[in-house]
Formats: sequence, C-alpha cells, structure tokens
Amino acid sequence: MSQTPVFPEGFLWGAATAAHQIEGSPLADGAGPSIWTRFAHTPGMMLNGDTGDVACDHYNRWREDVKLMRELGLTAYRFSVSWSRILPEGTGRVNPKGVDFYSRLVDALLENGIEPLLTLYHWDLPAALDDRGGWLNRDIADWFAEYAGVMYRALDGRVKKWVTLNEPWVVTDGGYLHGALAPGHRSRFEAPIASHNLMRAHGAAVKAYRELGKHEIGLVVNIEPKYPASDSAEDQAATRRAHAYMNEQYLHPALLGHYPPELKEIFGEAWPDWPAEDFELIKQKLDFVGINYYTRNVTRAAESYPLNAAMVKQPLGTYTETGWEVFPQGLADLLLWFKRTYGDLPVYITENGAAFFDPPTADVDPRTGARRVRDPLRIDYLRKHIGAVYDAIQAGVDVRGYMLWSLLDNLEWSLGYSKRFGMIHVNYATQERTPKDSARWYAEVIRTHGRKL
Ligand code: LGS
Repeated sequence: MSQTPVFPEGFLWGAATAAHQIEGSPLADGAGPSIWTRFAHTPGMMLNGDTGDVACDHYNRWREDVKLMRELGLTAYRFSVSWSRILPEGTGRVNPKGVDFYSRLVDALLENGIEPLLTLYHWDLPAALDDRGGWLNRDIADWFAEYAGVMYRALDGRVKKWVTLNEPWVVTDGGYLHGALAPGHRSRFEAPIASHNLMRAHGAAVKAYRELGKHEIGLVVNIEPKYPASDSAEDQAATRRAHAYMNEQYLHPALLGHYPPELKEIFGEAWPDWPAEDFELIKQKLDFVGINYYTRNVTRAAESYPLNAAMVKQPLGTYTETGWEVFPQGLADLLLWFKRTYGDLPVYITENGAAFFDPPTADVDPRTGARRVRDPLRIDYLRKHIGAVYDAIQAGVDVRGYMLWSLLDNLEWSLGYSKRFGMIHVNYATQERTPKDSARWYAEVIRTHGRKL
C-alpha cells in the first residue's frame, strides 16, 4: 500500500462475534441445549474446564454492547443466531422468546445505523439434532432449511445480509475428523459425509431464501494460502492437497458444482461417490462470499492424518498468541486467487484478527483518567491486514467490507477464555467492558473511512 487509501463508498466497517462465544445463558427463556453446551460440560473437553454458561453475558448486556459499537462508529455487525434458542428441539416447535431476542438486537442495531450480517450456523447445533445423527444425517438439509425459513420470515428486510454457514471446514475437521470441537468425533469416514451434508444444508437454505427473502445471502469460509516449503515434487503435491482440502473443498461445490479431485486422493475409500443431483442443490447462486482470514501455511510433505502434509514454522516469522504466523500478504494473495478461480463475486472479509497477550487488567491513563488496555501488536496486525485488503481492492477484487474478529474478548471454543481476540477487553469477573487501544485506533480508521490506516 503506497498512497493514502480510498476505500470504495459504502464499504462496511464492522466487527464479528458468534452466539455461543458471547451470549451466555444458553438455556434461558426456553432454549434447548446445543452440542456446545453439552461438549463444554463433558469433563476434559475444555481448557481449564471453561464453559459458555456466562461467557460475556451478552444475552443480558446486548444493549450496552450495541452502545459500544455505536461509540466506535461501526457501520456493520456480524453475529450468529443460536438455532436451539429458535427451535429448542431443532425442528418443529418455534420458541418465540428466542426469536424476540434477535429481533430486538436487530432493531437496536438499525436504530444505531449498524447494518446486521446474520450467520445462521456458527457451530452450535441443537443437541436434539445431534441425537438424530447431526451432520451425518441427510435429513439435516431439510432441518436447516426449516430453521432458516423461520429466521427469514422473522427478520428478512430488517436483515439484508444473510450467511448460511460459518466455516464448514472447521465444523468437519474439528468436529468429525480430529474431535477437538463439538461433537468431538474422530472418523475419516464421517468427515466427508458431514462436509457433504453441510453443503447440502447450505444449498437448501439458499434455495429457501430465494422463495422467502429479498436481499443477499452467502457462505462464509475460512481459507488460507498454502505455499510449498520447497520445489520438490513431494512438497508441491502436499501443498496441492492442503489447498484443495481447506480452500476448495467447500467453495468448489458451492460455486462450481463439483469437488476438487484431490479429496478422493486424501480420503481414499472413505470418500463416497456422491449422487449427481446433490450438486444441483449445493450449487446455488450466491450474492457474496465471506472470507475469514487469519494466517498462511507453508507446507511440506509429511506423514500426517489425513493429508500427509505438515506446516513449516518460519524461523523469522512473527506469531500470535495462538501460534499463527502474522502474514498480511497472504490475505491479498488469497483474494486474488479467489477472483481468478471463482470470478467477480462480491467478497466480505467476515473475520480477521488476532489474540495477543494483553495486559491482564486495564490500567488507568494518568493524563486522562480513562482506563486503558495497551495492545500495540493487535493494532499492527490490523493495520497491515486492512492494508492488504486495500491492495486487493486496488488489484480489482470486489471487497465490500471488513469485520474484525472480535468485538469482545470471548470464549475461544475449546481453548476457553485463555485467548483474547477482542478489541474490547472483558473482565470476566465483573463483565466490565474496556475498549482497548486497538478499538480506539479502529474507530479512527472508520471515522476517516480508512484514510488513516
Ligand atoms: O473464534 C473463532 C476465530 C478465532 O480464530 C471463530 O469463531 C471462528 O469462526 C474462526 O475459526 N476463528 C479463528 N480461526 C483461526 C484459524 C487459524 C488456523 C491456523 C492453524 C495453524 C496451525
């Protein structure tokens, strides 16, 4: 990035969260349990035994949180709906109090000039549906479309940007292949089935949207560029597998109507021959794609399950507290790859951000008396990544917005509260919120529409 950036008019500046990570009160007002509530209460699954029972207490403090968003000048907010608040058993009976919670939230956002981006599925499947096979049951495409339809009827018009699934790759890789995330399965045979049903559910929800909704709908994927560690044939092949597995496994069927051939190579006999008509359901016209970007991956051949590839740590690299390399150029590379491969579809950066070790308590600025959390590494990370987004826009990629992960420090899934991604610090003992220096910096970026990066 060389000159003063001028972001496109209407470019959205936002922040992202997910229901289970911030709301707390998972069973309030008639909600049913989700697989994450169940998983978190299974001994040994969560770091430090943390659970989402309270989280950021956003379920009770959402008004305060919307006020904070307004103070920072956000023009968009990406959040997710918890399916089991809406349909406690996953299908059938609708719980009006669950719908009301999100309806009030959306009204408050609109009153404050903040555009809602609503994610229908950010990993918290109703436990009742897991009992019926969850993502392994083909019927889940209908279950998901039913739930989506309830939300479209309740909120379409007020919500104009809908997301079907957040990161199907993580749902499958973490939930069905490696087992570190709910529902905690570890099966090479289940993973392809879960993936395929996620995509069928995505297709069914988009189809239902075309009947019931009038605005925009898309899919959010987590993708990262894979660079070969050397030019050896083995490393090149390993990189190709890793790329197909993470970057093409979901975008290819959704946008091109077929899987990349490498998946058969990776899963072998566990990769079924799918019915051709499934791809008609999966490949629906999308209005945008959301990209979550955190890091890159330098890849070498290695014995590993199931990819036979490994990440090569960069001796000169900078790493975040979660051990992910800071590599802003990767975001620009990725966006250009996306355009080359899938064409000129509008893109939102639906997540980008980092966990760093922030000072544990907010200190007081002696000059102003205001509480402060100094997080210069996060500011540096954000500045460089927003700069990379700008570079991609200059190179012709149609990027329409940037959502910072995350608005608040929150429950980082099985890592519990140990990792803080927020631009707003949360004191979990008192629930006090303190905007970090990065939040003040981001507010200035928004105020100047990115001119002051
Ligand atoms: O909190 C999650 C964030 C944090 O980092 C959010 O709910 C998810 O949607 C998303 O997966 N999130 C996330 N992803 C970073 C994945 C980077 C993986 C790099 C692995 C390298 C060893």
